[in-house]
Amino acid sequence: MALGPAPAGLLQLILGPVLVLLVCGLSSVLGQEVYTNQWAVHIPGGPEEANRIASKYGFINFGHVFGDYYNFRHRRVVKRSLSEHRETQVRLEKDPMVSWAEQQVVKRRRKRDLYTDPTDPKFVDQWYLHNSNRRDLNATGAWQQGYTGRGVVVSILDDGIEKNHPDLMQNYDPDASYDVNDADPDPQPRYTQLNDNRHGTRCAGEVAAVANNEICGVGVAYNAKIGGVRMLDGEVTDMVEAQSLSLNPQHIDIYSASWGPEDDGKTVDGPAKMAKEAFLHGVKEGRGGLGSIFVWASGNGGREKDSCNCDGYTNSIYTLSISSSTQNGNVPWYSEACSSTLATTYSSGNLNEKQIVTTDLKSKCTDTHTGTSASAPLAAGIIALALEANKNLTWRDMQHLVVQTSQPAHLLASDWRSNGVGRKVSHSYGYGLLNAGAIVAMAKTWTNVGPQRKCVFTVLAEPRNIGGHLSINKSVDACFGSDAHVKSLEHVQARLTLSYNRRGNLAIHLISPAGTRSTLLHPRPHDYSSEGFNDWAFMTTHSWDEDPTGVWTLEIENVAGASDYGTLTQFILVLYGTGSPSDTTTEKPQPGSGSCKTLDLRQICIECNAGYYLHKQSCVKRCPAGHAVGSQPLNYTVGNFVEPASVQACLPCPQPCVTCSSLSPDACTSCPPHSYLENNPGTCLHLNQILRETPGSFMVDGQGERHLEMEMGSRLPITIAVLSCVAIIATFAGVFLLLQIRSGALLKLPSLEAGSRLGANFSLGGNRVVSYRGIPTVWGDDGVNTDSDNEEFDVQNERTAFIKTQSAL
Ligand SMILES: *[C@@H]1O[C@H](CO)[C@@H](O)[C@H](O)[C@H]1NC(C)=O
Ligand SMILES: *[C@@H]1O[C@H](CO)[C@@H](O)[C@H](O)[C@H]1NC(C)=O
Ligand SMILES: *[C@@H]1O[C@H](CO)[C@@H](O)[C@H](O)[C@H]1NC(C)=O
Ligand SMILES: *[C@@H]1O[C@H](CO)[C@@H](O)[C@H](O)[C@H]1NC(C)=O
Ligand SMILES: [Ca+2]
Ligand SMILES: [Ca+2]
Ligand SMILES: [Ca+2]
Ligand SMILES: [Ca+2]
Repeated sequence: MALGPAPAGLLQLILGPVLVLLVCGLSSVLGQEVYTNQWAVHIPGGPEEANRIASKYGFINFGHVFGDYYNFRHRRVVKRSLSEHRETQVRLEKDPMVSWAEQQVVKRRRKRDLYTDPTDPKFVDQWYLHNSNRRDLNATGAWQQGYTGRGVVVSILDDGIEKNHPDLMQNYDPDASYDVNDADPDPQPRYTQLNDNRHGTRCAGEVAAVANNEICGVGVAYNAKIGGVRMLDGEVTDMVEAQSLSLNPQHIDIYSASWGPEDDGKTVDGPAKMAKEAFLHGVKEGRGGLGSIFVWASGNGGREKDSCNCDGYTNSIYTLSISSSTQNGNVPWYSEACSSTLATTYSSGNLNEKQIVTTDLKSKCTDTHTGTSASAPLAAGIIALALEANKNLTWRDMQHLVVQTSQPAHLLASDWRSNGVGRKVSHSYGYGLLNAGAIVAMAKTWTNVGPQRKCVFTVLAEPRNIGGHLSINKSVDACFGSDAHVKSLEHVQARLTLSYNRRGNLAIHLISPAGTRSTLLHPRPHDYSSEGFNDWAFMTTHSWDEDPTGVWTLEIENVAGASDYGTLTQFILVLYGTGSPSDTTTEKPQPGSGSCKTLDLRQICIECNAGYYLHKQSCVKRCPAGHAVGSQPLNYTVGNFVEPASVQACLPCPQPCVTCSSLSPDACTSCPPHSYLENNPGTCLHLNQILRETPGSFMVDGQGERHLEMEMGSRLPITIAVLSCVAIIATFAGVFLLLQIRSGALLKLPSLEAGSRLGANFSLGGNRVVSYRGIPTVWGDDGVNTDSDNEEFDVQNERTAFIKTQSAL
């Protein structure tokens, strides 16, 4: 056969490595020594003598180690062998010039951080942790860097935890556990025929099932401490929630919750007074002031077309909201879409897609954990890994890390869009799949973001009819010039109060100055309520890291019949963020990236391609806030040839504009504090002027609100001073009025009224007075809104664990 020799060669080629592997593999399995072809030999006679002995016994002298020790390699002894070469050894030892010789064995040295896959029997089925096709959460990426959750404490707020489960016991932490339902320290689930209370135990295993114990699989953070709060197996009240959310906040780092209001597609509900305070207290005081981390499942109401933005827990800025993807990268049927979701982990999907492997009630192991409630604990585990990598991360740092390291990967959705800083974001997935390896790597070197800033604008001066479509835009300076100035966004809220005959017919969008369009609410067919929204803080994460300066647009749209009606009575825009832009957002000039047309000799961009504008030696598609497109002389240092030429560049807005639409002096779109924008675009006039000329134009109230809400600390004394002045003036006016009435001089009343109105405006009391002038009834409503801030949902507080729908999953 012509093929004869080839297979023989091939065989050798294949067998060689196989044999070596076999030898190494076997040896490590059997714990047997592996002998090399190297000898250490002690020859006191010097190098010449060593060379002589080497050649005498068939060695090559590989040089001198130290002192009189030499490294010999034998020509014929195989490199790695399971048996020692006794004969050569004996001959060497017998030579009188050799005082000592030893055949070297391979010592098994493990690099400290050397990682080996867990050996647990179900580990191979944990496709979402590690997968050769890379459709996984890259857990091995984090484990390989040595992070397994050690020293981090996670608590599952659910229906209890089987603390003596053999795959949890070793990591169980009684200090991270409590039974709120029965008011005792033991969170053991209540056992029923139908195993109703298995949910918490299943979630716990996803985080911290023990590794390498030959039981079930492993948790993402398999060395983390895990506890459970039993709180869903009984009446859930505001107090039960608050107690659970504020358990041992100096000990517990991460709380994972997979519950919320009814997922029926018609509920609008959120945390009540105490739970709200628990969140706030947690992020402010928890973890020694770094802030408790609340990981939240976005909901299972997909089939009912529910919106997670109508769930005040997941819609909260204090919760890190997690959605699900199926194994194949599809949006699961139970998934809810909304703009407050931050990122995604895997969970169940169709029947042909795999589900989640975890610990189960009665010491069992399951591979059928499902739904959005399987996603949140996986995220909690990954966050535990990041926290181990850097214990100094704040609750907001963690959200930044999630935004920066999550990846759209292969996740399928029709609404992936690039936001203003070029990140892909979707209402079904947020910023995409969590990547444990990437978040840990970034966490290690992360420097804390600056303190949270909050800039507030009251946009509406008077109620607006919604009808079929209402669009409101507002140019903002993001509190420029004050210490509330937000340069780089985190969360954005649109706090709306509106009435509508059928709430479910509304779609609400918020468009940022960078053009990012967030769906605050999509139509919900089951929501026939006529209650509207009462100061509901719709939240979006989609403008993260954008510069908020510029025009924001709110669009309210009726998707059904023309006979619907309603009124928008409040639109407050709340911008949260930092005072310094996150460094990843600056676009550096990259030669060949396509946006730069000409680089000078120092590789600095001096001219951009069409559609881009030169800004600080890089090319941008949009000029940053405070700049507008203009032409600038070409700074030609490339050669000697100089032709007068100019390039399109971003130039600073003319004084006193803060932002502008062009470089013309009357194209301001926002103005510095204490001045007022006349027309949009227009010129900036000093505030005093406008109080006289056009009292109460709606910009005044925006500015007023801003000053009031800004940074209370620094403004408080001024506010108190002004208020005291007003109070004194009012007292005088009152006494004056009384005297006037007594003396029967009622004729003076109209002018007095005008005077007090001016006084109120001057007090920067903001919208109340201005609104009062617009529509009298709003004044009362407004007061109620502000006061009821914490109590708007005091009504019913029955919580549905997502497990209730679980039986259907
Ligand atoms: C932790 O962060 C704070 C700022 O939030 C910083 O001042 C401090 O140096 C950091 N500590 C460590 C150990 O990194
Ligand atoms: C997984 O994490 C490692 C470690 O950070 C990283 O090098 C690798 O690129 C990550 N894999 C993917 C697919 O992102
Ligand atoms: C603001 O709204 C008006 C109509 O309400 C519209 O004509 C205008 O284009 C909007 N401006 C921006 C910048 O969106
Ligand atoms: C032009 O380039 C020189 C150095 O080459 C630099 O110092 C100068 O600031 C540049 N001028 C402008 C307008 O960019
Ligand atoms: Ca108990
Ligand atoms: Ca295990
Ligand atoms: Ca929901
Ligand atoms: Ca949230």
